[in-house]
Amino acid sequence: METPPQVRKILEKIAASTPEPLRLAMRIHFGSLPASAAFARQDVRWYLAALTRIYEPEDLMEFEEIPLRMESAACYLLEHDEDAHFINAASNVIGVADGVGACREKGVDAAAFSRKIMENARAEVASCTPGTHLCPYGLLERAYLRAVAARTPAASTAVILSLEGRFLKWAYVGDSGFAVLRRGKIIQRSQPQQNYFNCPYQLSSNGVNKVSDAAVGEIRLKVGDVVLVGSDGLFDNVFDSALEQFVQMGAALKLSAHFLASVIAGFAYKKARSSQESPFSVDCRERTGVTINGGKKDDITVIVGYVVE
Ligand SMILES: [Mn+2]
Repeated sequence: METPPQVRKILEKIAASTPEPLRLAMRIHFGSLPASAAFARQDVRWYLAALTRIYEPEDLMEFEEIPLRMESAACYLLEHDEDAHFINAASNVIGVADGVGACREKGVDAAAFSRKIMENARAEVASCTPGTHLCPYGLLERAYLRAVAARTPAASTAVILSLEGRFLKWAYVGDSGFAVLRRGKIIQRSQPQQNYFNCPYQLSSNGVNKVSDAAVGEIRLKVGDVVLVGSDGLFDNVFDSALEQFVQMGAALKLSAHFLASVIAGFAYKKARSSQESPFSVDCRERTGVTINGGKKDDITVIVGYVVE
């Protein structure tokens, strides 16, 4: 499939505005790299490692009574356009859903369920006064039940997170997920739920998986933490180690949430089309014994949330 014009436009923008060190270190390029780049790469890695050390945030004095919030932004690079997401900045709620592609082959609109549950959750959050207690599990359950009541076709994985006071709470079904990073290292991460390889737990009007299958939890956050949320188009193509590098470099180069999300999404897009090993190919080998090359061409949703006071 040819790159859709709107995706190409975003990729060009990312390529044009990515700082040179970041581009070289992470091999972010959508054409060919100059011959000198391979030699420069190691130097750039050292340079960035040094930068990252310099900018390593000190433990800030934290005032317990001041609630935290997230400065969040998303980048969406579509392939089938079956992912859906929302961000409510006032209530610090983020949601990502991913329509299950198998429905497409049956002639069903595979984006129907993902869009409906995100639409329902977004509407409920928007109708609440900011500061209202919004439990991600309850939100997901009500969004799901309303989608079922409306006889919505297709199926979807989903993740919803909310930051309340100092606690990030989550609920997810399937392999839409998240990672929490502190000082550039992942300290919490969702674990993809799968029925079998490449078949995630999924919500639908008449399927086997239910909202009660959702993984739920919470973690206490600190100022400076970074929350990454995404569909499997992100997590199946980008290893955790690369996510950590991006977040470290994002902090060192003081990238905005939107720009960091864009750079990571652009990287995932490229990985999906490379022949290099990916989390997807590793998972395939481990679960089925079959060796496949490269990543997974898929819709890519990336949301970056900077935790601030
Ligand atoms: Mn997907």
